[in-house]
Amino acid sequence: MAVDSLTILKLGGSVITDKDCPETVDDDALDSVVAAIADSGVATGDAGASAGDDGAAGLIVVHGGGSFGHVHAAEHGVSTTDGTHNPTAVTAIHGAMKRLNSVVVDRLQGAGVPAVPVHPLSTAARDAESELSLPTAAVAGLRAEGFVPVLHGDVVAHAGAGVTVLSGDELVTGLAERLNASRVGLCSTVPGVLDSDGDVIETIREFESVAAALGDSESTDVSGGMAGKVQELLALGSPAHIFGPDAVAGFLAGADVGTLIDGA
Ligand code: IP8
Repeated sequence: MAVDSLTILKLGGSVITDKDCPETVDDDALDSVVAAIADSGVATGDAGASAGDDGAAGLIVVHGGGSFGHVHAAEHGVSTTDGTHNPTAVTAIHGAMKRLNSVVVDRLQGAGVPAVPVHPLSTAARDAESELSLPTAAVAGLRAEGFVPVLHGDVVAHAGAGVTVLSGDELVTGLAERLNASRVGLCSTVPGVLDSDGDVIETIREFESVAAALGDSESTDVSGGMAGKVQELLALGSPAHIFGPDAVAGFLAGADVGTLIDGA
């Protein structure tokens, strides 16, 4: 399989942290998704069609903020649109995300996944029109050398606004477009996008038909909750899945899990 057989998996911050308890990792949940990633063989080239046989890792992991980044972002009034020029706010938000990232990377390494950290604050930026510049040389280079890059939602320079939040969802779509990912998955706390009866919606092709069912995120989340995720993935223009933690193994094995989002 060629180097461009790439899966991008986002671990939702609500999945891997206790969202109601500041800077607390949900150890059981994180260990369970880490085990699913390690067992899949996608990261290390043992998964047949899902991984590269040229030594390239077949996986990029992105994780969200949960009770790490979002708590500090809310405290400093920083969102994807409201910025700050306060350096202490920048290090508070970014520092929390680095702490979570280092836990995720350590757990993945402990399970045998060749995970390495990549911090968006050092590479990405938005212009005055909020257009994202996202250089991919580091991520692509690490992946080509067999490493699994692990990125995270972060704060990034934003022309005229100081820094604003860059969500993990935007990173996923940005990387998927630039690196031609073949599979994109967002692991959330729920088994898919739910309709107003609480049932998983199998397929979403445009936002309006599901807007009413998607309400706001219940806990502190400066980047839009489920509605934001669906909109990001519809904008991607290629198929993606939203699913719950129990479906990570199935997704990495190539199964159709949760909700298929296809805005193409
Ligand atoms: O949880 C946001 O990432 P997300 C990260 O993917 C910060 O929206 C810094 C709040």
